[in-house]
Amino acid sequence: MKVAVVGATGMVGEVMLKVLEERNFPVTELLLVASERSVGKKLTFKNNEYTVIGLADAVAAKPQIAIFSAGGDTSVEWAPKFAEAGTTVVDNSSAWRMDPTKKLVVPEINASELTKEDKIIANPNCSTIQMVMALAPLHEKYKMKRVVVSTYQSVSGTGVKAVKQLENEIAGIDGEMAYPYPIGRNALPHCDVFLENGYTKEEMKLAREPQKIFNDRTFSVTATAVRIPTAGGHSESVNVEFENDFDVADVRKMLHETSGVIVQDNTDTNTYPMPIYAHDKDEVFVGRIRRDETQPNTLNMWIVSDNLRKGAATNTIQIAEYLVENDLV
Ligand code: A2P
Ligand code: 11C
Repeated sequence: MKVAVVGATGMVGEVMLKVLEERNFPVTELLLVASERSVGKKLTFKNNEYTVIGLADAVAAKPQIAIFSAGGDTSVEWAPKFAEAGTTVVDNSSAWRMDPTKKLVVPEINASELTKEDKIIANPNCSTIQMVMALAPLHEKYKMKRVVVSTYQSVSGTGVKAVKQLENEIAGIDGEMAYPYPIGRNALPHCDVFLENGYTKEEMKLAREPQKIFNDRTFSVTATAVRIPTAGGHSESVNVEFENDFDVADVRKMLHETSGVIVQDNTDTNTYPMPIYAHDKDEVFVGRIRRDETQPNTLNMWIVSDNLRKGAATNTIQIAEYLVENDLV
């Protein structure tokens, strides 16, 4: 496969290169693409040095697949140009996610919707991906009615500037601020921008994207998204009400048998998921699985995953793998 990585110099781009290498994605030719600022810069993939090129040169090279993580504006402008040139784009930005003509894919859940005609495919938001990975088997069996999620999100979701802000605060250095307040020793109920309805954009992604991924509007999701001073992954407290009753042991067993999900749930040994251990892993970790004793058919659980891996790079590359394996590019 001739593959382009658009946004190769960025935080997610760097993880994409790592994941492509680790999973031995069948790359025969690699184009590393970034903004004009980075053209000529050298990056390494599988011990070989590559020179960063610009977007126009990458389109002209007609790669079979382009994986994008260069922000929404770059995707809006350039994904259609790649698609016109015959390239299949898998886009990690929010640009196309809610476009009814584009698929929003978590491979373990809905990759079978993909066809050769899908030239721009959207990767969901990181906090959505880890939540739906744990909800999918439970929704299939018990049918979700309503989900209440509160997130505890890593600074890496905001980007390099935020990671630096936290590092500077820890080191006691005055530096550039990514957030309106200090993030060290703090919790900001504010991920992405506020919208007119009083929710943040991140909260509305959590509310809307699952319905599209499950192709089901019979359940609802309400969210509060909070930024905390961690770097390894996002955590989520999820309360889910089902139409049908469940057995907690069955829930645990089902999640244990779900590909891509690891159950870490033993209160006797203080075993539960934490971002410090989810960091750099591809799986979604689930624990604190327990019945909500305040109303029928309702479950509480705690979900943690590395937002740059399954939440971004890994999911994007799994989509690309599905396309290759099923002869869709
Ligand atoms: P560059 O490093 O040249 O700015 P991050 O999410 O870590 O900020 O990374 C964003 C990625 O998207 C980087 O690789 C960045 O390249 C790339 N990028 C940002 N703006 C553009 C653009 N207008 N055209 C192409 N790539 C872009
Ligand atoms: C965060 N979820 O942690 C965001 C980052 O829509 O892909 C990713 C934003 C997106 O702030």
